[in-house]
Amino acid sequence: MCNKIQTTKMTEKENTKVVIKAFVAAFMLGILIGFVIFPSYSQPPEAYYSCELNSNLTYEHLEETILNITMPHEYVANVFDCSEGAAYLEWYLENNGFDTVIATKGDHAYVIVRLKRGSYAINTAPIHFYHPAYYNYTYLEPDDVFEDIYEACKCSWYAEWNWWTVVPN
Ligand SMILES: [Ca+2]
Repeated sequence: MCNKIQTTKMTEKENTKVVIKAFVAAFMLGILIGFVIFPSYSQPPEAYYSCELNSNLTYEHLEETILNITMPHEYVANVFDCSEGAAYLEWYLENNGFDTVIATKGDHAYVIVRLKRGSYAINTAPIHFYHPAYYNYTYLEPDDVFEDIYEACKCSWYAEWNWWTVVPN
């Protein structure tokens, strides 16, 4: 009788292990299939950067460019928030010749534009841009800096940056 109970308990334990293993396997398979079927989710579109940097651009050029940008998506937490907004802005400014990096401080993401005469931190969240001239300059000392989208996706969870998956083509 005792033996029988022990055997039953062992079987339950083994069953649990099998179920856990199956879940882990299904999860891993799901990720793998996700990468194969939906590579755009984790990979930036081709020819992401198609413009040469222009070192002659000035603060006035930056100001003019920023004030004319329309964000492609409204602010939605975890969908298009500060990180997707920053990644989009880095892409946009780079493709207008500005040397731009994605920066993070705590859990906030924004961009820094490097011009000959100084750097400017620019925020995209929650809704509108802060004028760089009025921005809090402590943001020029970020925790992390990513030179481009590839570095951001490699060093940090890519789903934070993949704005192209939520913005219509
Ligand atoms: Ca860059």
